Order: sequence, then structure tokens, then C-alpha cells
Amino acid sequence: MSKILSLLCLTLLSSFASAKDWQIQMLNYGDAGSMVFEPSYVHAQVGDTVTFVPTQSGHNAKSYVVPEQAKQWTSPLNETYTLPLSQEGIHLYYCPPHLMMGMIGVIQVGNASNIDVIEQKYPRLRSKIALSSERADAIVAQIKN
Ligand SMILES: [Cu+2]
Repeated sequence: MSKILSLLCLTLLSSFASAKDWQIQMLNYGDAGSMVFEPSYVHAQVGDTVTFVPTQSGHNAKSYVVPEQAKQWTSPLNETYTLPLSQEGIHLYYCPPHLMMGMIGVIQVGNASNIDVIEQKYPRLRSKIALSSERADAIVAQIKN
């Protein structure tokens, strides 16, 4: 019994130790051009967090699609915001002031369990992008099934 318990503790400890905080910078200009999240695609695991960092001002992040059971979220403008990733699936999000310029991002948590919802809803988000829509497509195309 105590053996099982200590094994359980070890498993718990190692899962805490491997939880990662992914920092996503909000930038006026990054490696992929102007008005970008960097990195724009993150493949995280359940238990990780992402932190949006307002490296340059005028940005925030707002969810468009979230995993099943997860809540929609919005980060405050020009503020650091940490999002816990407690559900498996894909978050598709954008920067409201710069959606037109293709400022979107994807956080994949574990498996792409809600890919069908992404495929169904992404065209509507894309229709609001006037610039860099190919760059946006490339971000979404990184989702791993
Ligand atoms: Cu922005």
C-alpha cells in the first residue's frame, strides 16, 4: 500500500516538475512580420500554462475557439496574462485590435481533439483578415492530428 502511495507521489511530483509555462510575446514586429504573436503556434500539454507578454503595447489576446469544456478567455490590453491549460484540444485566438492584419495564434494542448470545430470556424475568422492571411493559414496548418 505504502509502495503504491509513494509511486503515486512520485508520478505527481514528476508531472508537476514537467509542467511548462510557454511565453508568447505580443509584438508590433517579429520574425514573421508585423503584428504577431511569437511563437504563434505552441504545442503544450495538459497542466502547462501560457503567458501572454505585452513586449510591445497595443495588443491583447482573445479566444475564438477553445477546447471542449474550456471557457472562452480574453487577456486585458497591454497586460501580462497567464492562461492555465487544463483541457485537451486547440485554442484558436486573435488580437482584437489587429485581427485585420492577421494577428492570430494557436495553442494546441495535447491531441487536436476539437479539430472539426477549428475547421468549421476558422473560415469565418479568416474572412476578417485583410493582410497576411496566408501567414494565418500557415499558423493553423501547424496543428498536429
Ligand atoms: Cu495586436
